[in-house]
Amino acid sequence: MPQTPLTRRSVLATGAIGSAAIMLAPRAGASAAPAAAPAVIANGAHVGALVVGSGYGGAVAALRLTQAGISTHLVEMGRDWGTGNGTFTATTSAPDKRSTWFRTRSDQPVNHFMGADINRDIPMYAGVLASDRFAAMRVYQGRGVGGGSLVNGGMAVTPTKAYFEEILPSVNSAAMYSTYFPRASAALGVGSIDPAWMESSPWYKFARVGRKQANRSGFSTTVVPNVYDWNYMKQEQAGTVTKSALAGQVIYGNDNGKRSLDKTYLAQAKATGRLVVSPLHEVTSLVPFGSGYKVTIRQITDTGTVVAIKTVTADKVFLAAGSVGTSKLLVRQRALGNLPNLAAEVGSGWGNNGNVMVGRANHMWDATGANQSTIPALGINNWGDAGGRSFIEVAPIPTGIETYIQLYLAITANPNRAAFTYDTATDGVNLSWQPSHSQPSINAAKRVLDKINKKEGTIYRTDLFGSVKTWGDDFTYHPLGGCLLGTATDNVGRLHGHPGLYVMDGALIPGCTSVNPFLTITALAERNIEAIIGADFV
Ligand code: FAE
Repeated sequence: MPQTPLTRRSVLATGAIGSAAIMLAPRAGASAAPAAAPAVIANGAHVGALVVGSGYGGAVAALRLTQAGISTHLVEMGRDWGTGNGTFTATTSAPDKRSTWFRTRSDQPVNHFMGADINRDIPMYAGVLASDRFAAMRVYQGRGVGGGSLVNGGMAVTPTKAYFEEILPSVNSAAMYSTYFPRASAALGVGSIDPAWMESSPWYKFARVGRKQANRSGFSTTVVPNVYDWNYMKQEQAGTVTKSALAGQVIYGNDNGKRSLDKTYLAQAKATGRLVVSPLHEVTSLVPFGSGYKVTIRQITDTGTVVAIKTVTADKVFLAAGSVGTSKLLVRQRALGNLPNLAAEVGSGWGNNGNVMVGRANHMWDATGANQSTIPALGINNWGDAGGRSFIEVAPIPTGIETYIQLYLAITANPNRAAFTYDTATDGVNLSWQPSHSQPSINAAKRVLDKINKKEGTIYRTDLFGSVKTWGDDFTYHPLGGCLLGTATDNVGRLHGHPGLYVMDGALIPGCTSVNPFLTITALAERNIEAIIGADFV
């Protein structure tokens, strides 16, 4: 199979990377694009740059490496949903096999209604939403080419500079806010809802009611930018295009409207002709080999049959399997003796972005609407409250019927952190998060929502997260940490002890971003890959 190795010529092409202009186009002298890119990575292949995982960190790495003239292979354990194999048929109220990563029953975040379990039996399949179950925490993640961008709500929020400096003091924040956050926003296609339309659309009644109640209790709300194409959504409302956000699609994928990574970063990377993407390929082990790494990859079908175990060698490996995927892989490899020099800090510093979810039962005069867009547009900002900081997304509950439920996803400043550890008995990796670790998040969210309940004369719903359970405190959408920047890695994501091995994803970020995290993950990846290409490919 033809590969374009990391030749001296292509290497030289990256030598002076460092200016934004250079990042945007192949440099003079970059290696020519291969005539015909191979379909997927071959057993026995030697590749220059291997990217593991196709979420935000992986997509940034793939684009900037290929633009710098470096032939790049990207392996992703989930399906490629964009090759015409099918569309995202599942909705939040009707999960089918495409909804869930290899389970016999769906595993919905809001899993009960009126006390009844609303999950459904489904065939085992490489569905788009995975729930990784640890002892006291299940972690939702996207699976497929595009990673979390396939399943997320598209909220693209920049943290305050002060908070960014609090969590990542070793990073030059001036450069982040002048260069890398704007670069990430532009490449992701971040935009904002038309305020006039939001005021009139029946699909955003839930947001307006949530805002009214927050304001009446003295809390301010903020409009949240998003990567969803708001003009497309207007047309959905007008009935002139196929509905997606207005048809209950989000956590199991959007067929239309959402600018997921397969339409932005990854599409651009593919357009260079230097990217080979291998879906349904999972990296299972990694050992030093010569001056690079020998990588074992398991290829499966979308029903889970293993069709190949491949071994490839790579000069440089960019780990972008997500906070959980990257941490699990590294902790296991270290325990097995495959990557013996990894820092002791690998596996620690994990947090859930302080996530907790909860619903309030509105009175009948505060209906939230039978029609609800799946894309959130407002957040309640109580981050200034030193007694319990929170940023609370006014979330939709798009069931197609009036439920009077006001749903919230709170991001809170929870100081608790957990660690991943290898379990010899199961050959698996555990996460030390305890049920009690979520209590500070509940306390912070209550500082806002108790006050709203008191003012409105309302109560919490107790039937959404169990038969009698108020708080969705045992799952997260926002895993962060496990291989922290500056401790497990150097200040740009190079893993200590193993040259040529990098972390590119949410594993670098210490547990909480104060807002929805993907914009921060993307901007940090932009910063790091620029430095790595500039210094390590000479
Ligand atoms: P991620 O996007 O998870 O990508 C990792 C990729 O690696 C995945 O595609 C995996 O399948 C793949 N992978 C894992 N292990 C392997 C392996 N061994 N071999 C090959 N491939 C592998 O990582 N964030 C926001 O900012 N705004 C939102 O509105 C928002 N809503 C969300 C809603 C839901 C339901 C969920 C689940 C998440 C949401 N998030 C949101 C979180 C966001 O999607 C997440 O922080 C990022 O996707 C993390 O990016 P990473 O690059 O770290």
